[in-house]
Amino acid sequence: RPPSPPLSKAETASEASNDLLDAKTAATRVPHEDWEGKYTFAPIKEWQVSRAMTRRYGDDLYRTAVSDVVIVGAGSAGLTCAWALATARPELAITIIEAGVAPGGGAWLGGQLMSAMVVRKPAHQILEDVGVPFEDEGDFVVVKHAALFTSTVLSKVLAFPNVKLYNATAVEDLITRPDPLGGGLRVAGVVSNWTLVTLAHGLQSCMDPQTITAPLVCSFAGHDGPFGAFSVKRLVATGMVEQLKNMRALNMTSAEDYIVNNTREVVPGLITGGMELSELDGANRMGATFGGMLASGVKAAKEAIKILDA
Ligand code: AHZ
Repeated sequence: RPPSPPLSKAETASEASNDLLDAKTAATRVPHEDWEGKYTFAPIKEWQVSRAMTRRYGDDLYRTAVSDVVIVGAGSAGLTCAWALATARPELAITIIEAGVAPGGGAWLGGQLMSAMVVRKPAHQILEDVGVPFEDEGDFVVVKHAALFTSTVLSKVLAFPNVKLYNATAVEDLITRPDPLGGGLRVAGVVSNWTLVTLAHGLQSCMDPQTITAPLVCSFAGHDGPFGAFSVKRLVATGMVEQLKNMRALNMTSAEDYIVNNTREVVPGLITGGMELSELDGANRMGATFGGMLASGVKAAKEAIKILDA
């Protein structure tokens, strides 16, 4: 990284006035345990805050422009995939792109906006591995709040040094290349933009995106919605897939098994799982039972490792 540029005139003045303030406040600084209404923060300059953020964000953009795996969508399936992949392969550079400000997709609540999250066995083993407590009800388990699952898996994912999450960032397109093996096309990365920009393309022209190159993209963009099923829709638009079969009605008995067993590389370079897969394959939805999403994420991670190791 190049050395920081010298301070501007304005910064030097601000430093001086802050130093004066520092000297004054230092006298009143007290240890945490003795705090009685005299809480005093360590000094900071406005530009230090700006630079602390921009330098890291810039470094991250520079580094992740070439990633090993890009995960699209940080819902229950995408986050579980990131956790499983980063746990198994700490050397991989894994970049997660999430359109929303808050990662987690639909997994902040269980169903009909209620708190509890139902996970059918045997996917409760994934909860055990991640470290999410649950109540055992026989064939299924219940996490007392879906947010407990999402916040726990998210905290683990974010702590991996090899994982970068860009939230408020949307995948706007896929990168494709001729596939040297098959003769058709393969996915070779994603095209991204800040979500607010993506939402405003109709208002301004030429707000061009940027790219992340990766040999493998794992897409968990969820079922159809404002952003949902993004990658599989794009596969149709690019002619890599003929048509979407569209998500079918709810069948809790069969839907989860189908999603897990069919989580796969749907075209070269793109693995799809979670509810996005139901739009591609015409599979049933399962409603508010999440074991299929967790196991689909783990299955995708296993498929990714096989492909990257081949
Ligand atoms: O914001 C989306 C959400 O957080 C994100 N996303 C979608 N398109 C994107 C794009 N770029 C970046 N173009 C994008 N991010 O993807 C996430 C999808 O999360 P989700 O919770 O909607 O999907 P999931 O497959 O992980 O979990 C589905 C949970 C469901 S839906 C359902 C039913 O309807 O029956 N049942 C279950 C368990």
